[in-house]
Order: sequence, then structure tokens, then C-alpha cells
Amino acid sequence: MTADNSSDEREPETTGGEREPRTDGSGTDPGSTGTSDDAGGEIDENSKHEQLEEVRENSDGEHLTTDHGVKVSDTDNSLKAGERGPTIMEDFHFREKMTQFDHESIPERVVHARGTGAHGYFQPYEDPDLGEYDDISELTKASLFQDPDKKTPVFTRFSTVVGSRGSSDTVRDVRGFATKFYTEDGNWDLVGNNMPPFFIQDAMEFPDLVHAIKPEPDDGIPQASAAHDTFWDFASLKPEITHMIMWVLSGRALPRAYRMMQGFGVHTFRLVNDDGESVFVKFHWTPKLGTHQLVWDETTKLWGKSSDFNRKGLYDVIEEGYDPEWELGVQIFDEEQAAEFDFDVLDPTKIVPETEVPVRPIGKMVLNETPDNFFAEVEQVAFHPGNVVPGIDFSNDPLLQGRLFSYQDTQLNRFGGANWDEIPINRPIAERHNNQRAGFMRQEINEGKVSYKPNSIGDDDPQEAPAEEGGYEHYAEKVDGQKIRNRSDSFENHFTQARLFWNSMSEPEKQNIVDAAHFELGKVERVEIRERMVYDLFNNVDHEFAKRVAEGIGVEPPEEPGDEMPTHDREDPSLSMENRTPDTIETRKIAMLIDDGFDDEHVSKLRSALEEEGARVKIISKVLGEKSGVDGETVEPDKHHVAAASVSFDAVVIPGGDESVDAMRGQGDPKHFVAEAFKHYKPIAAVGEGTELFEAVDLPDTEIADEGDLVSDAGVVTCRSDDLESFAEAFVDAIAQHRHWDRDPEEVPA
Ligand code: HDE
Repeated sequence: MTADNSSDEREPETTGGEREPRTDGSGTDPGSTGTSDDAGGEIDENSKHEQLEEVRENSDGEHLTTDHGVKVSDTDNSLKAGERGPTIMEDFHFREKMTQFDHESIPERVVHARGTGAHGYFQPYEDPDLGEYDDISELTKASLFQDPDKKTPVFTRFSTVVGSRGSSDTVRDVRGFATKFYTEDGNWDLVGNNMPPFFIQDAMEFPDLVHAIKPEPDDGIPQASAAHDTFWDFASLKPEITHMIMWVLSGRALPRAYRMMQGFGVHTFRLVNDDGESVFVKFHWTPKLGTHQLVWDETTKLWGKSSDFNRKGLYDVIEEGYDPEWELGVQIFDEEQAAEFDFDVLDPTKIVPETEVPVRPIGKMVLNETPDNFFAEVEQVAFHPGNVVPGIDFSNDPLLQGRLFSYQDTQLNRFGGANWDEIPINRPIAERHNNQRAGFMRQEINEGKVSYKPNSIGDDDPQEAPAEEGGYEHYAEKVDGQKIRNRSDSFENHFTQARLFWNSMSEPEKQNIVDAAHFELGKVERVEIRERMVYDLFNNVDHEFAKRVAEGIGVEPPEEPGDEMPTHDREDPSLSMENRTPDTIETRKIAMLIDDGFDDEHVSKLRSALEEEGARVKIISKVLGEKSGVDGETVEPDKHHVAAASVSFDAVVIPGGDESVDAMRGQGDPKHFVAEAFKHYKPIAAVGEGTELFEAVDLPDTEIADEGDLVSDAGVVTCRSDDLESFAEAFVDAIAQHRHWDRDPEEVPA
């Protein structure tokens, strides 16, 4: 029996008599919500976990059985007519095992196929260090925001968009950031991205966008990449795409980790309070660890060396006990304010700049549990922006409106029927009662004769709930218009915010965008497409930008700015990732390269100094197996060079020890490791004889410490003094900065 249907959990009044109005204002009666038996009414952080517990299966110490519970005596040999004879039909175990295997795959998501997820909880703020609890009941009646002690279970899935299920994690792409909140009022799905604008303005264009960006239909090339003619052909003919293109060419499209990525609801939504009043809202997730990027060369190497980089990153940190955290913030504005903006809040290619409306933090999400089973949880989790709870409502954004149809439809395709919401990861914890009874794979066993309304046989149950009792009522927005297939003039102005984005970038971030455009457009065979991108789009963002792009892709640089280029110099500091670098090295992965004869004190003291700050230190050597220090201490390397590359780390440090450093100077791998980390602007450090390895690598324009010195030069920290503490501090500071763009690694061949 499923927990939700436990008969002794049903409300007594369903047998007849007057229905008592619910009094807690949340729309549910905690004492009789019929949530999971184990959850016992009120939803808390563990409620989903407990509900899932009922379907978890563990085979430890058990016999192997068929799907129907019959014990199996031999699962290696099919049943044959004679030892060397043909297999016979009667072999039910063979048929079942093979049929299950043949049907193991379900259609992958048409977009966002590649992803990973984790469980956790959402909590309105209560910790004054993080932000005072901000009572937003005047804005929304959504129950999950009302009580700072309430932890609502969540499941979040992160994804790339374009690639198929087996593609690499570190491609240039938008990332999905979808959260299912299992609230006591039902499920709320906030299905967002890591970039706040979108490519198109109307859902009608989505199939075209996706066809253009996916592998080309004749040869099926390229996988997981926009760098081909059809995408840029489409883009160059759609000026409204320009703002989003700026984001996609930036480091935002190469996130260092899912835990270091912002999230955005993208559309304008509505919040609705108990009095039925509404304001507009944009949702923002801000990672506690800052927003950080990889660099392009690094990502392409990761495709081969660690193609599960982001998936593994999330899994490993949670398993190692660091629970990634995001702040949920809202930008609130009303209809009057919205009317004042120089863009339409219903246009999803626009953001509401934080210079116009600041983000108000309202709570936090912590992801603290990895899934038990990738298929059952990550693959089968099914999001739908139409899953909202009382207090949250839609705007008329035509992209959002179309999504409200598409997600339900896509789940029908993936799951082959309408009961996908009964799969454990999707089912709400809140009680469900309706007249749905059938369909493929129905799980619930609904009792009783009645499955229709109105009815007298069953006392007309289940009853509709008025808003005071938690019934969802759509915000009564006045709508009055002609039936028309057209786009509002207010959706024009495609370049103002693209320019705002460009203006807000630091010079290294601008260079990243230009380099990305050189790669992406350099892959475009048709020159007229490259020209349209430069003349029609980029030259209407910023003239210098257009010229810099043109120079790298065989297009004549434009002589004049485009006719539509805005002239404003406005900036929004919140758009630059460089302004989103909190002073922390928590969860950063640091490589420590050693060989036999390492300096024991360096290794142990540095390791503990870094670990105390929350970094994860991994020892790397030429081969696996114990390594001895000069003073007799031994360490077991975590990885050897064949299996470890600098691209999987945030920083590298070389401890001293004559013998150890001499050995490494004679090996290509450690030198390549250092040079490559330098090329990717990563902090690198060496102490004592370790500095000699840096000298052997030849790091251009870099000062290396002399005897008695400690030098920190553009993220290269070297020390020839005994002051290990100051060395560690300087290295920690360098790591906290993430990447050191003030370096010029152009000449480094790594
Ligand atoms: Fe999606 N999108 N989308 N999308 N989307 C899907 O639903 C769609 C859009 C987003 O981890 C699909 O279950 C249309 C914007 C995420 O499972 C599909 C339009 C945003 C995920 C679909 C959009 C998103 C999806 C594919 C334009 C950011 C992954 C499989 C009208 C706000 C969720 C699925 C997960 C997935 C349709 C545009 C985010 C086909 C028609 C804008 C994070 O239904």
C-alpha cells in the first residue's frame, strides 16, 4: 500500500456530515494531511526521504528472485534442450531478464537530457548571519515561505541543454537549474536556468531554436555544440536573441561547478497574498560559494579527461560532507513599476537589472543527499513549470505560457502515460484526492464506487476547496484583447540589455566573449552568416566588440556603429562574475604534487592549513603506492599522473624536498601539470625546493621567490623562507580569487 492512501489516514468527515473549515490558513490540516505514514502529517526536511524509504529496495544478504518473487537457481545459463542444444521458450527467467533489458531505456529529454540531481531542503531565512528572516506573507501566501523553522524537502536537477544523455558536462551551453519543492500545499517546480534571459520571446519559436542548435539533421553533427551553421544562421536572423547570445558567449556557459552557479526563474511570475493581491516577481538562486567559470581550453580537455566533471563534482562534494547551498532571492515590482521600465517584463529576453530592483534574499536551499539510484530519481524526475502552489502564479509571458503546455506533453512521451506523477520522485508528499483512477502503470488503489462529480453516493467527495481552505485560485487578472497572432511593440529594443551586459564585463570577461565568438563563428562555413552576426547583431551592441569579433573570423570589420546601437554607458555590477567571488576556498580541489623524498613538514602543515579552510587536498605522484618523506613520514597518493590532470583541480602546490623535486623535474607530467594550471589562470604555489620545479617550467613574466622571500605574483605564490604559515595564507588568498586574469599565459604551450 502506498503511504498516501493509507485508509486510517483519511479524514473522518469524508464519511458524511458538515465539513469543518481548515483553520491553519495554510490550506492543509497538519493532523490529517494524509502525507506519508512516516512523515506523520506536518512536512519537514525528512518527509520526502521517509516517503521514498517505502520504495527503497536493498538486496544485501538476499536471494536472487524473478520480478515475480520466485527464487532463481541459475542466472548464467539459459534453459536448453540438451547441454549443446537450443534454448527453449519455457525459460521464463531468461525471457524476463532479457525483456527487462530490452526495455531499459526511455526517451531522453528532448532538451536538458544530460544532468544530475540531489536532494535537500529549502528554509526561509532564520540565521541572522545569512540574513534576518524576512516575513513575506504580505506578498505571498505560499506556505513554504511562512515559517523560518519549516524545512521543505526539495530535489534539484542541473543539466546542460543541447547534448544528449551521454554527452560531456563541460560544453559551452546554458545550464538548467530545476527544483521541485515538496510543499504541504503540493509540488512547486521552479524550472529555471543559470542565465536570466532566454533566446526567444514566444514558445512558438522553441522547436525552431532547438532544431537549429541540435546536431544538423543530415549528418547528425555536431554533438552538444552550437558551433555550426544552422544555429548561427537562425541566430543571425533573430535580433531578439542578441542579449542571450552575450551570456552564452561568456564564462556563464562554462560553469566551474553546479554548486558555483547562479539560477534564475527567467520569466516574470506573480506572488499572490491572502487578500488576493499580487505583485510581479523574478526568482534568483545565488550560490554561497560564488559564481565561477572554467576557461575554454580547460573545458575541451575535460571532455576527454573527465567528461562527468560537473556530475561528479556535485556527487563528490555531498558524499564528502560539504552541502552546497544557495540563497533564494526575489525581485519584487508591481504593475506601475513594470510600466516604467524601458522593456516589457513579459519579454523573456530581458532581465530586470539589479540596479533597478535589488534582489531580496528570502531563504536558502541546501543540497545534502545524493540519489540512491540515478535512473529512478534523476532520470525519472519530471518537472513542469505549471506545478505551482497557492501564492505563486504565472504572468502572460508568451514563452512561459507555451511551457505550461509543453512539459506535461513531454512527460507523456517520456513515460508513455499520464501516471508519471505517481513515480516516487515525482509524487507529492501532500495528500492527493481526485477522480483519476486509471491509465498505464496506475500505482494507487483508490477505494470506493465513485470516480465522478457531482455524486451523491460518496457524499460528493472529494470536495473542492475554496481559497480560504487552500484551494488554488488563479489571480483574477483583467484580460481584454483581440484575438491576434502578433508580437507587442514593447518586445522590441533588442540591444539595450545586450549592451548593458557588455558594459558590465571586466576586460578579461570581454576577451572571453570575443574568444568564444571567434571559436563559435569560426566554425561557421557560410560567410554571410558570420557577416550578419557581426553587422546586424554585434555591431548594434558595441562597435568595438563587433570589430574585435570580425578580426578573428575573416569578416571585414564594420566602419561605423550599427544604426540601432544604443549609446548608453550603463553598467550593472551584479552581471560580472568577478563581483561574485566571496572570500572562501571551501570545496576547492587542490593538487599537491610529490615524489619520494618530499618535505614532511611542508606536506602535513600545508594539507591541514588548506583543509581547515574547507579545501579538498589530493596528493598526486608518478605512480600509486606509499611515498616516503625525508623525515620518514609516509603518504599514500590519491591519484597517479596517468589518471590525474590539472584540469580537474582548482590549484596546485609543490612542497619542498630535494629528492622529490629532482624526480619531478625529470618527469614531463608534473611540469605539464604546473604549466597547464598556469595557462588556465589557476593559483599555483611552491615552497622550498618546490620553487625549482617552477623555474624548470619557465612561467613567463612571473617573479619567483629568492632565498628568504615570499612572493605572490598574479596567483603564483612562491616561498623560500621558513614561514609556512604566511605562505599558506597567501596561497589561500590566491585560491579564493579563483582565476588570476592579470596573468599573460599566451606563450605557455601546455
Ligand atoms: Fe524547457 N523544456 N522549454 N526551458 N527546460 C524541458 O521538459 C520548453 C525553457 C528547462 O531537469 C523539457 O521534461 C519549451 C526556459 C529545464 O528535467 C521540455 C520552452 C527555461 C529543463 C521543455 C522551454 C527552461 C527543461 C524537456 C519554450 C528556463 C530540464 C524534458 C517555450 C526558465 C528539467 C522535459 C529537468 C526541460 C520545453 C524554455 C528550463 C521539452 C517549449 C525559458 C531546466 O518540455
